[in-house]
Amino acid sequence: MRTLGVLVGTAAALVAGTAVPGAASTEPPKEGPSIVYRQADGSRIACPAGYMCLYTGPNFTGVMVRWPAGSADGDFTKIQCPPQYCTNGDFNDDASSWHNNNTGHKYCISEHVGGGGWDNSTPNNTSGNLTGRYNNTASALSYLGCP
Ligand SMILES: [Ca+2]
Repeated sequence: MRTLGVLVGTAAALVAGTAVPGAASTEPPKEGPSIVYRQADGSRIACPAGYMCLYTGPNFTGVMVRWPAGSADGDFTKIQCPPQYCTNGDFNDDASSWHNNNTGHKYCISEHVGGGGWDNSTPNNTSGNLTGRYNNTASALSYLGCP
């Protein structure tokens, strides 16, 4: 399959990182998120093994933001995303699907920056669409499960 997506930037440039309650760790900081832009034909974007991936579109389409296993992200407003792909030029409140691909962690997607609001548990090796009130409202991610 021909991949037309473009990898852009790395962690430090995209995200400052805010602590998520319950995500405290003594481990050194992991690599942060990176953005893969949409496929030119709008087809799904593969989430690599060992990554937690969120997508702006349903069924793993749109723009993918991916985090290596074991990284958390408490503030999606700090993830820059071009306005043609994301509202307000950031990834906040833009996620519509997820894929937790062999990270070994139960991730928790949260409604609010810093966690809280609704919390949606996404166990290892699960994927699906964020629908209803979960759609386009995610603002934070942690890898230690939901509180
Ligand atoms: Ca939100």
